Amino acid sequence: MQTIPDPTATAQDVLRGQRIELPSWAFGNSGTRFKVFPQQDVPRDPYEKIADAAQVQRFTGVAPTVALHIPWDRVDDYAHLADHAHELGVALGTINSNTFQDNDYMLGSVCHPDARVRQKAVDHLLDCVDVMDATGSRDLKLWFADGTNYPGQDDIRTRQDRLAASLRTVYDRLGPDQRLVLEYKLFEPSFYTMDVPDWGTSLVHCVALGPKAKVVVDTGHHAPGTNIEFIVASLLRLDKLGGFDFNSRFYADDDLMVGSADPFQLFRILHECVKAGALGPESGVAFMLDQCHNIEPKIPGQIRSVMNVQEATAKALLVDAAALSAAQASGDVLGANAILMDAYDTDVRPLLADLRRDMGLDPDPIAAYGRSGYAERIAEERVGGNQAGWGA
Ligand code: RM4
Ligand code: MN
Repeated sequence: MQTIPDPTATAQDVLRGQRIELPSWAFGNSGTRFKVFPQQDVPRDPYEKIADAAQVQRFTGVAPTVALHIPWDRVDDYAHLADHAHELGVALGTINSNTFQDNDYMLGSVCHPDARVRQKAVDHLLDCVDVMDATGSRDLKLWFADGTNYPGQDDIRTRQDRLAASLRTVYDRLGPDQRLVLEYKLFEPSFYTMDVPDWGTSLVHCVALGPKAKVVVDTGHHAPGTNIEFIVASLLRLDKLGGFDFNSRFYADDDLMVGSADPFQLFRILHECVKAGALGPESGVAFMLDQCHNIEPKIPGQIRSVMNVQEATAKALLVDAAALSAAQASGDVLGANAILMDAYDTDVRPLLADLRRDMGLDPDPIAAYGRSGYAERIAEERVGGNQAGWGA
């Protein structure tokens, strides 16, 4: 007798293997340029940030890696930090570079008109690859604040040449299993030109560099109304999607919890990933959060974010692919749209609660974290010292 595949069971299997990387900086203090509101019990060093991230993994089971930001997470002994992470049930993930917080970088870093400053920036990126060697990280994530504020301030094309040369030096330093992933951002902190403003620019540089260079899509780095799933589909088609920095935005680079502003957009993005078979770790697409929790508690904020990605993924997995293809092929506009919306409109929370029970987890991760006593424990323990935050 032929068995009919159960889409719920298949979705559960895929969801069990999903991996979502957490940003260390989400656990530190953050805010806007107007004010940072310090929160109680915030980590004072990378060790404590990793301990907090491990709580997110403990209650969700799908977030086993933590991305570091250098120099915010600089330590003397990265192997020791990696051991610490391992003891807590997580591992160190992507290394993020930082060429935007030094006085020398006022006019840019790798695109700066002065060769000395460009070299300083490249040296930092090479240092980051050394860190990757020590942590065993695969990816170097590059985001450049470089750009100009005024027409005529610098030569647009020459800056692209400087960027290409700097990236080449870093690319050539990568080990065989290491990658460079290049993020783009439309505007801010520069307002006239950004040197990597869009996926086209990032893609052009990544193609020129070679197969170890891929594009990162930060969902908050587009103009309002941009069709992000179109970008995702195009990059997947070219095998050039390195990963996501997930967050939500209403206006600009808001860094709010992923799936909070526009869960339908997140579903549409994940639908493209599902179709391309790009959900699993073996696909080479990194699913990362890049968020700041300015007014909400940080550990539950990260747990909620992971759950939001899981919910959007589950809905994307429930799309009836065969029926959708048939409707598309026959030009059934309304039918095709209805098939997609049926999946989106499904309440997947029971399915995810079942999955968590299956994985030996509490079906309600936020409530379980609340009951765990961790928040009270760190409140007692984290007395004195300097809280981590931007630039810490
Ligand atoms: C940037 C960019 C990077 C992140 C920093 C903190 O806007 O999104 O990915 O590392 O912010
Ligand atoms: Mn980002």
